[in-house]
Amino acid sequence: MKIGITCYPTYGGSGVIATELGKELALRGHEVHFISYALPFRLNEFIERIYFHEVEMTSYPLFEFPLYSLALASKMVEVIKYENLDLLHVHYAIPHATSAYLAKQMLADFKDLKIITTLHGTDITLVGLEPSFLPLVKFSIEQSDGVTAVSRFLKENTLTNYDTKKNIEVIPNFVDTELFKPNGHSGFRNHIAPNGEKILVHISNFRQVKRVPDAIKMFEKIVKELPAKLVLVGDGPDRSECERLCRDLNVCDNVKFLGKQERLVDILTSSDLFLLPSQAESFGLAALEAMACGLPVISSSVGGLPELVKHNETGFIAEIGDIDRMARYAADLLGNERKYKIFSENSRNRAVNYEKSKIIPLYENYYEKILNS
Ligand code: GMT
Repeated sequence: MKIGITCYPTYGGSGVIATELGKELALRGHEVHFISYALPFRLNEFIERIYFHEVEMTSYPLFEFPLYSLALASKMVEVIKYENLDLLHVHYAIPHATSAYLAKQMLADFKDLKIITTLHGTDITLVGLEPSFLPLVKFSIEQSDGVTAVSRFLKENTLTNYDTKKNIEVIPNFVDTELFKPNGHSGFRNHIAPNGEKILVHISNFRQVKRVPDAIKMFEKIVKELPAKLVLVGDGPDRSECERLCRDLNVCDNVKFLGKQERLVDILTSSDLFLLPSQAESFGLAALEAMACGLPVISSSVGGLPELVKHNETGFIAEIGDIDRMARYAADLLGNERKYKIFSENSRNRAVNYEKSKIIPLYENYYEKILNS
């Protein structure tokens, strides 16, 4: 197949999934054309049958706001027409599904281009619900030829909140379990925890929805129980507040802010426990990658997280903001070697269910189904 993929190219789960999907599809013989404003960050090597088309933006004094959605639609039309794409798969509904709809209409005389939209999270649960976007998101979902969601939670949430009867296929996120795998402890562990402290890790884009301060407050309680270090990976609007909180709680010596990192696998394989106390999380890809490396997860019980993190098997879940409970779970688990080992193995085994070779064919079959519909 000749497949167009549009996604956000920067750090973020939807971009990661879109890029890894494209790479796998290319390895399986499909031709994949990425259309976005920048090269997706995990697409930093040459791969046969993958092409990148950059959406160029011009500024004009009259346009107070950049017209990206329109420029994207124009680029989609160009690529679909001249590369003769079979289908366009857009990740994150806003504005990608709307631009795709526009492109489809513009090409109506040329071909019946099939559009598939994958819903990822805040496009549905947060931004999409804003009154200025809701009618547009609902329309764009309903006009897509196929719609997938990354968890059962997200599917149900979409059907309810957008009052739609659209058929939505659940295709969960996936992980490369050959790359993300337990790997002994690298030099990173010795560097961060030279005295054998336990390492807790959180990875996110430091937005409010991730509740990173909760991870720090949790850590402050845990470190009173056992020697530990907290590694915070990523960057975003809440980082300064988090750094201030560390100073206020007097935990700076034990908390390391690493900023944005590419080799997550090295950090994960050197760590002991993954923290994800989010306010909303439709799937929790970062948790899946951690589990694949054998890390149990302590998370909130929101969104799609209970579908991934099995309470009392691969980690623990608790109500949003219940820092005391999460800290207790973490300290108990880290303090019990036998139990920790079982949880670590359970995590790895559960992650293997989401191995990319099991999930990519679900997308291929779905593409076939939509193309033949
Ligand atoms: O909203 C974000 O955190 C970013 C967003 C994205 O689209 O990049 O993440 C969402 O999609 C990921 C990949 O499907 C999921 O693993 C995340 O759970 C989801 N984030 C939220 O629902 C908050």
